[in-house]
Amino acid sequence: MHDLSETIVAVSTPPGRGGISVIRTSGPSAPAIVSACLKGNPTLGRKPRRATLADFEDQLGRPIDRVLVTFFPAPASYTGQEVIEVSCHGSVPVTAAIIRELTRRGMRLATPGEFTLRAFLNGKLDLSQAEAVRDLVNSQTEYQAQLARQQLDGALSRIVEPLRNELVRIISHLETALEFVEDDVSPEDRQSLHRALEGVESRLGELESGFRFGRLLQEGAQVTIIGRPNAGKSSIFNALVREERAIVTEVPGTTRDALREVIDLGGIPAHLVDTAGIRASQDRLEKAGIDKSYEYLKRSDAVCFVVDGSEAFGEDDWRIWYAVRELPFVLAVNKSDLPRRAEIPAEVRESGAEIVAVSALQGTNMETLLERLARVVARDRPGEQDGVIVSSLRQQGCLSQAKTHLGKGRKAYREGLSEEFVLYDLRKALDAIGQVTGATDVEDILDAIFSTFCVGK
Ligand SMILES: Nc1nc2c(ncn2[C@@H]2O[C@H](COP(=O)(O)OP(=O)(O)OP(=O)(O)O)[C@@H](O)[C@H]2O)c(=O)[nH]1
Ligand SMILES: [Mg+2]
Repeated sequence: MHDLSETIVAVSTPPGRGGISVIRTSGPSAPAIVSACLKGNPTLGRKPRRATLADFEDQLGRPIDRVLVTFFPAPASYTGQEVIEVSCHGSVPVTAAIIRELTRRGMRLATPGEFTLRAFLNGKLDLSQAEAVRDLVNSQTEYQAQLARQQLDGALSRIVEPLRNELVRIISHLETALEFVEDDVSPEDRQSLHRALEGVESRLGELESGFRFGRLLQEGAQVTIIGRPNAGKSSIFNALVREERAIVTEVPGTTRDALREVIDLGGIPAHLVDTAGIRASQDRLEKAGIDKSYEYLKRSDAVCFVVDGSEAFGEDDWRIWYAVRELPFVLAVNKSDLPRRAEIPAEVRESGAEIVAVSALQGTNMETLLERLARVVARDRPGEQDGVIVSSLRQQGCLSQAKTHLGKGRKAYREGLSEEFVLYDLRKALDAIGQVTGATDVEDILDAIFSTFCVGK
């Protein structure tokens, strides 16, 4: 069990130089210890939630830094405990000296996520909200941040809680039937209970199916640029990453090693990969590069298939087409500034693929290409109706377990098995749903979650 009586401390801002650093402390002795370090030992309780200017001193009374101290009394604080934030100058030796002084007087260094863990233990946040704090801190795109904020606001909890309540209602109904045998469930009741179970199950399924997209959002997508030599892959890559990152020459077979850069693709962090042009080659080095291109292709969430619009759609293009046609891809017909020679074959045109004419050289239509790629990557984006996207593997695991147990219970119920059997599965389902928000016993999963936080949060 976590010991809430210890007072913890950590630097909450990133390490290194900066205008200011914030040192956060939480626990019953926070006010006394911090006050003891300040010149004149001011009573901090007098001005809650207001910044007070003070001199932070070491044990011999020598000044370490002039700081701003803010006291958040329990229970109206982030952790629900006495919290004090000390803002000092953002210097490594200054923060180190302050931390040393506070730990010398009895505070303990916080472990990753320990402040948020305390907030959870004090009922300030539920588990899905605690995970949202971590996701917000880790977010790389504005869209990720926006979704994390919604989850922090309780969006997922608001969807999951009614499902849980519904299941509790069904379970207690069946329990009553079990206890009072003469109160047998009427056929109408049976039907409506069965329907209610189906409803919960399908809602769980919807939430779970948004997970593929949620995972992409969290971990990023891989988008591979593929095409024959000289089609202009590296030129397109450079235009999309807005940097002369890859070497571009008129020599076919320029790119050998695959290059990767991260871009923001409609809010999803995407690893864009430039690859070696694919053609039949005898060159050992070039062949190794081509093998790599195929490797990347296999692992792609979306593909940008580049053809040279100023040349005929040839044998190499066909070869690549057979490799990508089953994958989600966008066809970029490059060099639109030159006279068009490539007749895109009917088979390709009619495959339903998105086709965009671009000129990497002149930067024509690059925004459209970006937008089409974003659309392909986000094809599984769940409807916006509830705006909730399950993005953590843990949450998805809970939902999927709940759904499995629920399915079993429903089947047993439909087959007319005794309530005891049905209840066994339903209680398991309830337990699994509860773990999304931490409404059930969760002690064992806490460490797993909070260890993925950064220190100071
Ligand atoms: N006119 C014109 N030339 C282009 C365009 N895009 C690329 N090129 C030229 O085409 C040649 C090949 O471009 P790259 O970007 O190196 O082509 P690649 O597909 O990466 O080629 P490999 O790495 O050899 O597979 C270079 O001379 C580019 O300047 C375009 O939109 N219009
Ligand atoms: Mg290249």
